[in-house]
Amino acid sequence: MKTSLLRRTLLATASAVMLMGAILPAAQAQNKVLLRVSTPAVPDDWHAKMWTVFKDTLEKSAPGEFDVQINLNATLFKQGTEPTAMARGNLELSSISAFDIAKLVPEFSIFTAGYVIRDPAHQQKVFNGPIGTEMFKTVAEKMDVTPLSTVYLGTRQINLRDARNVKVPADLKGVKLRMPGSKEWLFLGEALGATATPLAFGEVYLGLKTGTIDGQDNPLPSVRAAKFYEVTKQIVMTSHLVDGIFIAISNKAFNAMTPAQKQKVTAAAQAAASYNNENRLKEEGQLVDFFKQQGLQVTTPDVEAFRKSVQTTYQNSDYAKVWPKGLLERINATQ
Ligand code: KDO
Repeated sequence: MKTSLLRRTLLATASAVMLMGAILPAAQAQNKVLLRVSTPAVPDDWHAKMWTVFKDTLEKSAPGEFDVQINLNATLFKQGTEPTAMARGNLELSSISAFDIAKLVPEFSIFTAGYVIRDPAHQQKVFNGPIGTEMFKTVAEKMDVTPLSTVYLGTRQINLRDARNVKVPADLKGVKLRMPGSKEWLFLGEALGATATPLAFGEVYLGLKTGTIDGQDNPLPSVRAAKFYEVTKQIVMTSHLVDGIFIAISNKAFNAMTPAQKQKVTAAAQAAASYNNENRLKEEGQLVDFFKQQGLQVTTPDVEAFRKSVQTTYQNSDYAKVWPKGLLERINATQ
């Protein structure tokens, strides 16, 4: 009797311990602050890899406090739907574009206009200075997401399926140029002289391969990472947009954090951006040779003609009407 009672007690204790072992990690994970990330970036691109830097930095500064879940290739949310998902509390983090922001903060369209930001250094100065502070405050108020750092996506170039002689915008007449699917993006494509065609990033490779589009525009590192060079023959170095994306967090998630957590998350977002910016800049400088080796023609158009035409198109558009008075001058004066 005694032995059997002891045996039963031991067995019961053992199964209780085993059960605890199974439950505990789940319970620990539940106590962690969940940070879901969604991005259309492909794994081999710097702005995808930067999220691992974000996660690792946070794991070092706050061990065991956060559960960072990274979803690439737009598998969690479709490109462009991330800000709504964040505002609703269905997503904590993403990298959002000026085009995403301009939908809800119309004055932000100044940063969707071609040839406004001069170069990557200018971009960092503008967004890390008083202009960035003011604009990001409005973004946080109107969009319910808080930008944490400015990521250099690269300088956008035109990438064509078939080579053609492109010197001025008129040479792009009738070219079906893929742009991401929003009116702000399509306006940029039209301002370049092309026929802008909306398509999600994930569908561009096939579109180029099958010929449903004649070309696309993206920074060189993304042309490499998404392998667009395999299905195109030319890159026209228009350098029409020094493009930026912003690591942003949902206000719901951010406001629930302690000041120390907020500081650590912000520092991790800045470390991620720095990692991207350094690597992307370095690679961008080396890629022309790579594409030439791959058999592509890399040509230089009359960039001044593109600049003049694109700037005039924006200045005469409804977009410019909502740009705060003096903002363009302040951006231009930022050194
Ligand atoms: C694109 O769809 O062309 C674009 O470059 C737009 C950016 O704002 C960003 O969404 C980017 O794609 C993705 O992160 C994929 O690189």
